[in-house]
Amino acid sequence: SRKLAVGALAAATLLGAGMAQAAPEYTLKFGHLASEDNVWNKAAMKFKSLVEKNSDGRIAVRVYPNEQLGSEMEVINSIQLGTADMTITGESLQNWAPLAALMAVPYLFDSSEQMRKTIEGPIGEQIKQQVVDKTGLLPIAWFERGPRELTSNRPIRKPSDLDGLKLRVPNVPLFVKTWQALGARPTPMAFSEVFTSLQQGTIDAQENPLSLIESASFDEVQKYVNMTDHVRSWIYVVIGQQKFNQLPEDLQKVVMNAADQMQSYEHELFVKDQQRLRKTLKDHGMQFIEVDQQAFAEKARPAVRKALSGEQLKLYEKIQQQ
Ligand code: CS2
Repeated sequence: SRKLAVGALAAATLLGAGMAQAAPEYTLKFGHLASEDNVWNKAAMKFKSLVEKNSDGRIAVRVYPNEQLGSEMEVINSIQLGTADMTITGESLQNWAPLAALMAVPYLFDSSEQMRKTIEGPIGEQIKQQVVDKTGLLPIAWFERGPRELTSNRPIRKPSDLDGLKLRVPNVPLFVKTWQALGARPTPMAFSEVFTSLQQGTIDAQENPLSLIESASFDEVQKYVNMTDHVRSWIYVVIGQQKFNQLPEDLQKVVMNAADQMQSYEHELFVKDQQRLRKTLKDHGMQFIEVDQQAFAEKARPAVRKALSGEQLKLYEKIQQQ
């Protein structure tokens, strides 16, 4: 009878475990371009654990870092086609929603506070609404980003040092126009192609916040971090609007609540990360170059004004007056 009891206990345990692992009713495929130990991925994993716990396993979140689901533009297209569900994206959305350009305008925001006021005020709402209307992607959280810095293999201290520098930029027309005006030769390229292109010398430089410079190990192929601080920006975590609408209301609340907690969690990590990154990259051999930021800003601003139009320009001027 002892054998019977043990057998029954084992069966009950298996059944119990089986019940808890009921197949999820919904799966969210969340792809992004940062590495596994980057703050963005830690935030995505936090979102995953909150959603799976608070939905009692009714939603499964699958996180794919390092562009495993494709480049930023490919994942945006996949979400629009319904073969992916979430990603982390920002100013590249201007290819569909022009106002998304305002998320990352060279030399516009001087401080985090000024930027937060825009994001959480009427202008931020207007940008978000156009993103939803024009891309079918619903922003559910936003992350502040460190300033974008120019990396290179020769020091760049003022615009004339650029002298036709072959520079990769993301698929952001505003960046292309600005860097052309500054005297570089910008080329749009997916983030995951940058390392090899730098290694092979098809490009000389790239520009990104310190966090993504670390994420892609650009310290291995770039000597200098030229502190241009040329873009202070934010980025959205987005979910396909159609997918979100398929969720019953209680699960929509679970997703939005998890997104809020992810946003606060990511901001705490971001602040700590910013204090660490400069030393980490220096320890990896990168040299930090102080730059005549005023000279860059004075040359960039006319190019920005020329590149923006209509509502973009109106909101750009409104932000400047804030
Ligand atoms: C990244 C992206 O590819 C890159 O350089 O920094 O996040 C880029 O900022 C995208 O344009 C965001 O939409």
